[in-house]
Amino acid sequence: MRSLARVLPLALVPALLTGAGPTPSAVGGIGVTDVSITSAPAFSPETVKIGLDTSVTWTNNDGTTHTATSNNGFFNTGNISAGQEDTVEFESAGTYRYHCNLHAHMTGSVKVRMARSGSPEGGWMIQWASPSSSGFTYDVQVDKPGDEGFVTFRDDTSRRTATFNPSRTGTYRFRARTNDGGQSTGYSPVLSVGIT
Ligand SMILES: [Cu+2]
Repeated sequence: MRSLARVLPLALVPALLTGAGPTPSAVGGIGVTDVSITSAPAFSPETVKIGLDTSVTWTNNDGTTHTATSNNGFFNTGNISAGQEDTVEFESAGTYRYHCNLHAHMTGSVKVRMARSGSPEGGWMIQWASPSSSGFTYDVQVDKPGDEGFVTFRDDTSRRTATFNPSRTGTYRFRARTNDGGQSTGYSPVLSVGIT
């Protein structure tokens, strides 16, 4: 039973190492993004956009137990009791939709961006998974300047990066998703790379 008659103590515990799946792992990342589980109950914000190697901490500010559970097996916090939290690190690009195992109407998504390094002059490296991500494959798509829509750039690859120095100038748009044993995340937010 949820009780809103009194203010719940914020007895936050350190992130539990047991709650996370393999791709996202519950070890500290470059940054942490917070999602509050509210008394609605709902995930707030419902959608978060983060970079590679960023963690998401779900804090249960409601009076009853909830979970943050991937819709297709990529992570599961397990039960988060009132006033507690759990953290999952995301190491590869994609859109990770999730729900609460105890309240199916509670849904959210974590959108993990691709990364790039380099320069228009020196060439680019694009990245869809961090070096610590292993055991997964990735689909990467590109939308080339003058073309209409995304086509395959890398199909079911286990590589995490690619150099990208095409001769044709313009803006190239990339997106990627993570695959695990027949399951896939949704595609990531779009990464734009300008070739001059
Ligand atoms: Cu719930």
